[in-house]
Amino acid sequence: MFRGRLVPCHEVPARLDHVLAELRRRGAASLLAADAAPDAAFAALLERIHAPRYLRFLERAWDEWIALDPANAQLDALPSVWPVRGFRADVEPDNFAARLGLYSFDAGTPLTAGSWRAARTGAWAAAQAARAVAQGRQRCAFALTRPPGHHAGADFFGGYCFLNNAALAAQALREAGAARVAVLDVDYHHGNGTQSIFYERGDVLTVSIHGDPRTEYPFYLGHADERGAGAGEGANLNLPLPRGTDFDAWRAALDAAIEAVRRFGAQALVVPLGVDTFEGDPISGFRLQSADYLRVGARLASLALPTVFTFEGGYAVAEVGVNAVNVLDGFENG
Ligand code: Q9C
Ligand code: ZN
Repeated sequence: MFRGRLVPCHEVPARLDHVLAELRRRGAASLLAADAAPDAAFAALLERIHAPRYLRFLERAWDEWIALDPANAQLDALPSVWPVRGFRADVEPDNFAARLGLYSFDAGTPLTAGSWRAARTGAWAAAQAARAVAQGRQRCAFALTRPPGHHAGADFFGGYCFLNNAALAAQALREAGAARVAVLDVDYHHGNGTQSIFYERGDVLTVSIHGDPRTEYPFYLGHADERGAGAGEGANLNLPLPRGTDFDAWRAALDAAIEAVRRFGAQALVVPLGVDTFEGDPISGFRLQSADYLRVGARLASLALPTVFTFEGGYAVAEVGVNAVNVLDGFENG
């Protein structure tokens, strides 16, 4: 839903196909399918990041949508009502539309027949990536998934995201023994879900470089004065930049982000990797070029930390493979 119309979704399956094709083209060493059944430890991990009632809702949502009217099977479920300031979010309504709104924050994230299965399998891939890196089987791993995750909070979806893959990876790294974990989000949009999940925790630093929320989605979070709260005071860093920012200015923000990760003393790193910072991105406003992503990867590697990448935004479909794989290539070979 965009400006009163149903429009084709920017977050399309071809995005992932392009990344996979580019990985194959460059001879990526080991490509693993996350096809083994998730184990009991994964179910527990999910519930440490997401609210059980939200997970239950997502799991059943499609069946409930069709139960309203069998003809709904041809349509996506889209929310149309939300509990804003002063409304109660602690009481879960019976009405399906009311629950769909309770657990979401925009009308641009269609819930479809395969949403739960895809989100859950992607989250499982992120958990496995974290395990592989934590066990030292590899220095870095990339969870190539869709839907993306960084906008999803403990109990809400939005921004094409349902389960927060990056947050799950960070939590898995913590539980595998990393005392302090940093999340450095380089997607064009603020990682609001990840920030809110860890806002009051001091063991996970969240850093995000993104379009200024005064003009850019998700609008209501991502300002520089959000520094964390309680035990998490000082463990959140937002680096908002104006529309039109080029690689020189963006890289200065990346250097500040990397310095913050170093100061924090992180033992592992999660990078929500969105390449919607690309100049040709149809919904974003930064001006990075394809070759710049090699340098992004090389700079991230300078932290010398076990690193998990998750796949977030990037909607210039024809270039998304080259841009995302350039980051990984720069990380490994830069
Ligand atoms: N006119 C990610 O990149 N709406 N999500 C944009 C643009 C939502 C982006 C509207 C953008 C969500 C993971
Ligand atoms: Zn994005």
